[in-house]
Amino acid sequence: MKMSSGLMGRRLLGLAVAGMALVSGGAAFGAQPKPWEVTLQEAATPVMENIISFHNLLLVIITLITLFVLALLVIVVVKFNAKSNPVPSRTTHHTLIEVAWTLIPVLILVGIAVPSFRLLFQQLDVPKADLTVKVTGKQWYWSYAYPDNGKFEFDSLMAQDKQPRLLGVDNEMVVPVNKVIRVQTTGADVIHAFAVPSFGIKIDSIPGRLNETWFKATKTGMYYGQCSELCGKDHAFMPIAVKVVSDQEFAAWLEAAKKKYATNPANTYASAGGQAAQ
Ligand SMILES: [Cu+2]
Repeated sequence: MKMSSGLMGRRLLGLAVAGMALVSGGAAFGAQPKPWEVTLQEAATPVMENIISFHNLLLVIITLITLFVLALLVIVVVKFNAKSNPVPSRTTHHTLIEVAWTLIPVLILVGIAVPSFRLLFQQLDVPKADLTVKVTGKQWYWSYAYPDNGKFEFDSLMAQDKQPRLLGVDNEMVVPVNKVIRVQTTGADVIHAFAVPSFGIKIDSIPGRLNETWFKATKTGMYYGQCSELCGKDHAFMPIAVKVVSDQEFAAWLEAAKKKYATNPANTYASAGGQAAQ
């Protein structure tokens, strides 16, 4: 059996990467939806960790309020029905209770607002970025450009033969671990949305506009997301796959990617059979 040198090279590289993964201490972390999952995906960034804690805090508060209201209802039904309470009280005002049921909800809402705003600011305030990736949503795939690193751009399409089903892509977005990645996103045709649940990011990709968000993945591995704005017939088939790697692996990938995508015309949309560049 004769392999082409390119295929051979790729096989060897695959073997080397698998070997490195084994040496560096086993399975890399990754996040994707699981069957029957009801919770949020595991966090891979500080922002997502805070989203999960905030979610858990709200869950406790809402559970306590629901149980309290349920208890009040049960008391009313049991103690104050027509049979057990034939002569109703004619009281219509109780100042203390009225002040309490106004003030306590206000205090609860203020208590929720404080961590909520803290989280919003953390999400919206982009720290000094180590790397910028420009993400363009197209019908129906994503393009990733690395403007600080040779300005190359490549397309990322869903791969039929790859696992996980409907999430695997041909060319993943690759970023280094523990680095602040600034994501700038736009739409080439209609509105798409770039969302990766385990990073805690979801941002609209709007034609004629550049939206910005950030993430800092703290664990290496593969992370999956999906376009999250209805964008046409293949909206469900333009997954997002982000590969978080070590600095050395990222540098090696950059060198290879610069060569691999060097022949990509600047307007990849036109080359992919879409409309001509304007
Ligand atoms: Cu889309």
